[in-house]
Amino acid sequence: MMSHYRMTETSTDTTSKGTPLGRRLVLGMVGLGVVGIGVGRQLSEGLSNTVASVAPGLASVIPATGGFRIYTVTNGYPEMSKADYRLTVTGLVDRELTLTFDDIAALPQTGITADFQCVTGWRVNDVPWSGVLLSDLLREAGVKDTARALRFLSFDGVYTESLTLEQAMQPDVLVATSMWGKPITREHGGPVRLYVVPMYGYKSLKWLSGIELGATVVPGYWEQLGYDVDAWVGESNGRSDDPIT
Ligand SMILES: Nc1nc2c(c(=O)[nH]1)N[C@H]1C(S)=C(S)[C@@H](COP(=O)(O)O)O[C@H]1N2
Ligand SMILES: [Mo]
Repeated sequence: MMSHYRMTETSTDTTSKGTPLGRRLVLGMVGLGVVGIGVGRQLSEGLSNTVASVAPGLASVIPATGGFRIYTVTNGYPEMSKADYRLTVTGLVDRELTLTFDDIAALPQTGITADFQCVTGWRVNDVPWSGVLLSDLLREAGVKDTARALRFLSFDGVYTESLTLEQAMQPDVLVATSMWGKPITREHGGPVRLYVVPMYGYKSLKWLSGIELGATVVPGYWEQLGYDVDAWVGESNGRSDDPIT
């Protein structure tokens, strides 16, 4: 059943766009780059083997995404200027909020450096992010006693995600505005995306536009297609990756 909905089949990545190279070769080269920084064992078996034999030395043609693959479930990447950006916090809160980018920038800022791990196997080590802790944002809105879960909406109009309130309050869940010391790029989900440190990358919703507080968890986009709602790295989706500390 899951095989109809594999992330690799329905997502796109920039490395396979606008290039005369075959997808297999391109994926192979991405794999090589990852092997080069010593986490080759995180890749799915067949892939890393294919790679080494296909394209040694061609890694320089890969766009500079630092080991990330760029995912979207829509036709391209939505665009939103900082000036037009709004984040709403609604539902079971004391004060519904509509925040501008500057409002978010004016809240206490937190930096987190941690790995980013996709459930399809790739991992990028030690990525520095900064922004506002989701818990700090929720304190601004005031969470009602009846709230148990959060639903996240993207201005791509399609992708959604979820967390329990308990997960959302942990000090490693960031409403991120910068990555690698720079504003988050459009491709990576800018101007504002989520970064959920201890969970697989699909929890880290890009192009964040709304946070709804509710009484129950509503499974997100990939979760409705069979991926685990509690997406702990190394303890979900049948995977055994090293946890992210
Ligand atoms: N809006 C949106 N957010 C998303 C996705 C997506 O397709 N659309 N893909 C998720 C998955 S599966 C991963 S691994 C990460 C990838 O982040 P990146 O595209 O910045 O590399 O984004 C997550 N957030
Ligand atoms: Mo992913």
